[in-house]
Amino acid sequence: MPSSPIFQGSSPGYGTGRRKSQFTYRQLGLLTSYSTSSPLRVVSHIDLDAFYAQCEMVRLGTPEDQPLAVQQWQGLIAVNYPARKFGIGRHCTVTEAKKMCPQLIAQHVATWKEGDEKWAYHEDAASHIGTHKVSLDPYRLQSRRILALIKESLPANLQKVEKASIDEVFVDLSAQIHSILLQRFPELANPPPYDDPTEKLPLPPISALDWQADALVDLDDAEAEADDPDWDDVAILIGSEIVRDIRAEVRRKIGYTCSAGIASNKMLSKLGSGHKKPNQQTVIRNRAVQHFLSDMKVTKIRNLGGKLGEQVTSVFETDSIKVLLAVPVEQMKAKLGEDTGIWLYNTIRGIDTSEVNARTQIKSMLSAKSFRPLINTMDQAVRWLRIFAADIFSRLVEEGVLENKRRPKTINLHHRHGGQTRSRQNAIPQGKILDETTLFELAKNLMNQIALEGRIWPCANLSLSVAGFEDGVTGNMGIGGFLLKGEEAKSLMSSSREASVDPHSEARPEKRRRTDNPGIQRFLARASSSSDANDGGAEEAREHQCHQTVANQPPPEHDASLQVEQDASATETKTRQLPITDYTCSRCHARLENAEAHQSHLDWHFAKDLQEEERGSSTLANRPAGPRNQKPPASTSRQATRGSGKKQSKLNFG
Ligand code: DCP
Ligand code: CA
Repeated sequence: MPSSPIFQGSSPGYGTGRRKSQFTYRQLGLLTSYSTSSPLRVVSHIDLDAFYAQCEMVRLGTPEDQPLAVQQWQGLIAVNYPARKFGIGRHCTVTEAKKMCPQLIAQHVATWKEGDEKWAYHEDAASHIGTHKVSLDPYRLQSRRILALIKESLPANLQKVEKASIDEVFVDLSAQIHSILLQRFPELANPPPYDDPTEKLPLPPISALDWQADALVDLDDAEAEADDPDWDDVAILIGSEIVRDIRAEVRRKIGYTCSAGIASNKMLSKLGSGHKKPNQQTVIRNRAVQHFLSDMKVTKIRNLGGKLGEQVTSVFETDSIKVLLAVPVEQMKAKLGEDTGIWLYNTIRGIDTSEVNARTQIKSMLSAKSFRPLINTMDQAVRWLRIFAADIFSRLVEEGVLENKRRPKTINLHHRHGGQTRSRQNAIPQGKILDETTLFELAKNLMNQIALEGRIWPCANLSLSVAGFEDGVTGNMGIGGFLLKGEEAKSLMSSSREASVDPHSEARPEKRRRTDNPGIQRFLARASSSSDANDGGAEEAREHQCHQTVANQPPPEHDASLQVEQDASATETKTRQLPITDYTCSRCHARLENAEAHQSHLDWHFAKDLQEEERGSSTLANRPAGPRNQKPPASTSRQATRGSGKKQSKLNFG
């Protein structure tokens, strides 16, 4: 709860001319249910500054002003603010960066060494791209600690926190603010006049608000600063106090700085957190939204950083929001489609009704490696499969597999050789304890099946994934009987993963971006197809090893216009038919008509996983956030993964 007194002065005369608030009792009440339609809503986006770099600084006890960057092979994936002063960015190589700042510490990420059972910080990792695989576990663990702390610093029954990526959260502060408002202004708890909730509230009995050191975005009308505040201003001020306290806690208890945006919705709050960095927070009052957005490029907006933003810019021949504001909604709909057009029209006006989703669920997990040099033997492949199995298993542990919370149904292996991608999928036996050895055996089995296909060496990439997570259930369908619980589970963990599970390793969150908008989800951004020549070995640091989704994500729809850029080399995906009878996709819950359609749909998912993996590898270092969760088609053709060069191929549906 905010500690400091936040209101200054008092103006019982209710401001300049207005005698009532513009907000109603009903709108105030909507805060308690986190309604996205309350104009008093307050959402914050909190983003860690130079996250991986801070993780390393905290781990190494580096002084705050010491320039430090996180290295992955010869590239940089995070740069702290002292190093940024030297002009160092993610685009730099280690050699370039050291020239720019000789005292730079370039800390290589932790890696799994081929054949090892546990990741570690290896001094010579950078020169062993062929035999090491990056581990992001240390950052996931820190992410988890920070998230836990943020949740702890909010009242347990009045919080809604969404982990948006490895280093960002959205917090809907509405309910907590409602409770604080009622404590501080008990008159708000009175029944509305005539018991009519559409009656306007009285104006706040104050005339000036103390915004402390927050970066306060100027109001649309500079003169309006003299007006008395209304309840939206008071609500957002309370929000900024709460967020300041959260940030101070994170700083004090575990040493991390973060930046935050406080506004009436997710989109604006995210823009706010990036507005002033590092270690600052920006408040965008409702009356400042227009001013805040109008000088901005449309591509800065969440979900418009990628291909959709490019499309908007090219279709309307501008990236200026100010110019786009003049485009009629009909024109946007005509050019971008109904949903996306309306979404864009609203978005550039600061309207965003997407919810903060407290519950996110992992749908699949992927562990992969692109080989350079290519690998040539089954022995080598098997050594990597062991690492993948260990990697995935430790994440499964966190998903509650051992406590029978969630368990994947399928395992899939992709193999790339000479421009061809082959894959095999198998059901994960439900009548057996799911442990690392089982995963490894399943993976080997898939590899053997692929080997029967014919020539498979040299191999350029292997990728193991598990999917089809379902909650632990009881009864006939139950898997509980086969899974261990409590102490049993712990002892299994220590025996099967002795050296491979970090005892503190609670976190497997991943950097991930997603869109909440169905129209945008339908817009499938073209992925940049990568080849072995250009991925720089950065594949492991992709931001989306775990594909997560939100509980209330709209069901996918059939969309014949969906386009996928296929990997130039992808040829064929063959999978085994799963013993499924209801033809509902376990990953996205799409309902398919028959077994054939279901199988094709699964193929599509696998192709997408692969594509995501590839996209991560080729564009990771410089790609802004864009829509990630693309809607899978209700059914796809079997040729979904057959590519013909680096062009877009349209999928045939239905
Ligand atoms: N990351 C990555 N490659 C990218 C983008 C991000 O490996 N292209 C990783 C490293 C970052 C972390 O994700 O530390 C968080 O990404 P951000 O985009 O939030 O960047 P930072 O936190 O590093 O910096 P900022 O202070 O600008 O948020
Ligand atoms: Ca960040």
